[in-house]
Amino acid sequence: DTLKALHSRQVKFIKGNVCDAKAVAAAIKGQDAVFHFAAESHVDRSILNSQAFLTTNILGTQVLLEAARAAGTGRFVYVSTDEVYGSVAKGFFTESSAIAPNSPYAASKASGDLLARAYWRTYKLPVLTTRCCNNFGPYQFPEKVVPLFVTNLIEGKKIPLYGKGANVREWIYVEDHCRAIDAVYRKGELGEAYNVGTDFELNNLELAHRILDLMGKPKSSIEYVADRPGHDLRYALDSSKIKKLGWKAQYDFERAIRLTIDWYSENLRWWVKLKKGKTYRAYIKKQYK
Ligand code: TDX
Repeated sequence: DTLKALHSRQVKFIKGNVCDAKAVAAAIKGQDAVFHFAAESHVDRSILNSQAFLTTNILGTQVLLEAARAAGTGRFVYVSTDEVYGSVAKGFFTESSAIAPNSPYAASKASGDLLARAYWRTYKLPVLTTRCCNNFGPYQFPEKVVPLFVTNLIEGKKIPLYGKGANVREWIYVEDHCRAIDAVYRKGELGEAYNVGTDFELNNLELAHRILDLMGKPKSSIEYVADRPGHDLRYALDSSKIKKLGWKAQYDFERAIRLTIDWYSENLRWWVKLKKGKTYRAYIKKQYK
């Protein structure tokens, strides 16, 4: 459903498992480049059960790197995350900050990140890595905080805020992230990692208030729930390196969050059936019990 809008001669969709070496080798054959986004991506799910995270994010990355090496494809972009650095109370992470992940999810992404680096150093596979801050925008699965809050409010439900809502995240609109990946692919230096950030930070309570205000909902829609174990206090990136490639974010938060709320309001068909699905409901029940 997510790819439907793109189903055209520009996109060929192959359904397969990233850990299936044969399927991956067949998909990669004859391609110019690899953009590796394939991952289990939700921190809370990794806390409930980390197995799939280690399999997909670590072994899946090794399978892709190996397939790219065997096929001799061109540039390989590993889409990593700011979470590989862990949490920072003050200041900003640079690309040479220590890798110190705190959740099973972040540890699995950091492992993939380090494997990608190793394939550059050992085999000269032309790897580039991006480490982006928190994304939001259309088609984001309604487990992440922005689509969860927006869709809950459309459904007339409360929004679950962890702890006191004091944790801080740096926010980027998905299209700006896509353009950053394109810039790194075209102009990045092989073997290098690039932070992708906007310098726009909000704590989760402020984020909730912004969304409530724009959707005309009262503050009483917030339900304070148990905090996430090992909850990283703050992610914040120094993105000066990617700016030297000529990239900078084009969407300000206000415009981007309005676009996002509008998208979820106009595309109920995409997310209502996801939220009604058995596996989604089972996850929500476990997570917010
Ligand atoms: O119900 C919620 N209530 C809440 O208060 C959820 C789902 C989240 N939160 C808080 C936790 C975080 O401080 O909101 C913040 C954002 O949470 P998520 O949307 O789960 O994102 P985060 O944990 O910051 O990780 C995201 O950014 C880095 C992505 O999920 C990762 O894939 C990415 O690597």
